Amino acid sequence: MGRPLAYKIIEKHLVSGEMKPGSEISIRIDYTLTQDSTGTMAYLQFEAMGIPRVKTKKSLAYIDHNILQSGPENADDHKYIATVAKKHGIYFSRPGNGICHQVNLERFGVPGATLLGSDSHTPTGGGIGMIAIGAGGLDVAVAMGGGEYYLSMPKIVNLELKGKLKNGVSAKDVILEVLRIMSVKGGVGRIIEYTGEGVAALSVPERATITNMGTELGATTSIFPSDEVTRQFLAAQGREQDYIPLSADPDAEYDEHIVVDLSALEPMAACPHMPDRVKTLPEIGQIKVDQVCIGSCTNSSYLDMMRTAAILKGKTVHEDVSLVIAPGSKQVLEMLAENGALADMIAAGARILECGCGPCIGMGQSPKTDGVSLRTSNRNFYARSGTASAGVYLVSPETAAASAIAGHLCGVGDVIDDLSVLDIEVPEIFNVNDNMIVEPAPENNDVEIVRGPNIKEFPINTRLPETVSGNVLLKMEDNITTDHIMPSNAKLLPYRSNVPYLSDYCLTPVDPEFPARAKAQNGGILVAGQNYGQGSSREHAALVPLYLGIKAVVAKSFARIHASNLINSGILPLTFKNEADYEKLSQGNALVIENARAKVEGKLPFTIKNQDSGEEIEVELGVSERLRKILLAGGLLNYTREN
Ligand code: MIC
Ligand code: SF4
Repeated sequence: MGRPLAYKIIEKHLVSGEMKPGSEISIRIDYTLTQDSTGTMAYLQFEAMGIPRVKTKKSLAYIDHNILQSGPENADDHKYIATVAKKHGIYFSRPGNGICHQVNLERFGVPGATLLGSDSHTPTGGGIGMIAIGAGGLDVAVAMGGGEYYLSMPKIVNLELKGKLKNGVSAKDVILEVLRIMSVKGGVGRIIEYTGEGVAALSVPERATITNMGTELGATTSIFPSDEVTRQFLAAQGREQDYIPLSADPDAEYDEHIVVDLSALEPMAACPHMPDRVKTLPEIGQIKVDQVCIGSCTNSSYLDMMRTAAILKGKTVHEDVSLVIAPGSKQVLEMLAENGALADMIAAGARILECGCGPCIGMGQSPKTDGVSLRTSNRNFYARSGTASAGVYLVSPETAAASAIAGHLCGVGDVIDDLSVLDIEVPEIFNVNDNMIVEPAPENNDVEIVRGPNIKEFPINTRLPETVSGNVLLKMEDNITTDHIMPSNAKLLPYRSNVPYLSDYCLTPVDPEFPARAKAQNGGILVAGQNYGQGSSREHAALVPLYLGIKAVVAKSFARIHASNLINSGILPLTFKNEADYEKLSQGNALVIENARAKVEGKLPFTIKNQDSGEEIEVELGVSERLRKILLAGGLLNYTREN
């Protein structure tokens, strides 16, 4: 039986387990990456493990999220990461060098290798044929220390691409179409593997746009083959030696199969506040636009920027629109500066931001009250832009640039006649200059790690007690995101290494009174609907609830990375055996789990007693033996110490 490409790469890296969908496997990790907003925590945890030097082929620490520096906190964190990296053998990408996923694709991605990153969009690396997975910082710390990464073996979905995109329709529209078909839950427990005749016409950055947003499907990762297009990209980056051809066997068998005809696609947008609320532009209509942001790890490559510049050239941004552009990397920005495209953007009235995440994570550029913002990023979750009343639409750079000129949502054809200006190819040679990557010090160095006052201790759980009890502190709907659980914006991101400070903001987009209630009651239990914790890999969405005394989350279902983060923090992720029982719990109910240890060990049926109604509710803990042991120990750090 022929094998999918993802299967072959996982098999090559398999350490333990059986590669049957749903069973727990562990794989060897070749490369890791962190960024600054999850990195401080990951390195504090790495330090707590007491391993002197990383054991991966290469580990990278990027600074790209918290670069607004409106107080000393961010700069303190940067210094901590720079010094901890230097000491322990990690390459450090300085602020200004670009967004982790874009720089990683350009300079470090290797087909056929595994990459674990403390950022949910790590699957961007699938565009160059890697198995690239997002995880919590603690899992990445373990991988840096040479430990394998555990995951549940995903199903492999074949996404077959037919035909060729029309001009003005872009890679972003491809993934929006996949989101329309599969929804934000459709990828859970799956790897999306792209094949078909349509693949060859997509450049590596375009493929990376598609694999980047596989995260919004809830997928474990997404992957493209490594082919002649990959070879040319690597050669243009001066890294042809990293190329190997890789593809699925011609008779590969997949668990599921979806076909998308590229030639039939039209420009689309994901409407507020979910990446799968996808409609075509005519379906949405010519809504007036207040802001346009072009950039983020999804669409900030050289090609994206050159197409944007081609549309803007000789035009003026509409007087009612603020257009901001953040090129994804120093390489991209430098090339735009050299070839004049940057001048075309500036002349048109674009506001140029430094290479980083910027508006995507609410680090500045929040839209006006009730504003409409078109963005080329990957998430339009409620309040993520920093303006809760604003509506964010996710679009391609082409649609974004055209709409910025028109002042309303429209396709490129509405503002330029000659669409051939968009025929831009990946350059034969990129500007290669890694001078913003700082090499680590040699082994046995005496580098001093600098810790600013903003770096506070992180909470560690205690062993699971015999009885777990608490009130339902909050009952939530489906699709609660990590931006609800632990909001991130310009005011809060500086405190990613300060859990006590963050705790006053936990779940406030759902209920502003939640932190005070949790503190007054010394913690309790959360109840949620489907897909709880979708979105970011931030383990703050587990560490902060841990700090607030949350002992369990009872949900209809969980998003993958968040469920692992809860387990790593020793918080029980329980699912209703019968979804209808969700109705039997209300905020304020007193819950108790007697014999919790025996239940976690699987020795007793898992039930929770609602002391207000007297009813026993059946729940499930659908996790492996190893994860049960981690929960019994009170989280991964305790478990690692015990073992
Ligand atoms: C995001 O896009 O939400 C982030 C910010 O990149 C997060 C990481 C974080 O919360 O720091 C992610 O996607 O993992
Ligand atoms: Fe940064 Fe946004 Fe990408 Fe997250 S999704 S890594 S915040 S650009």
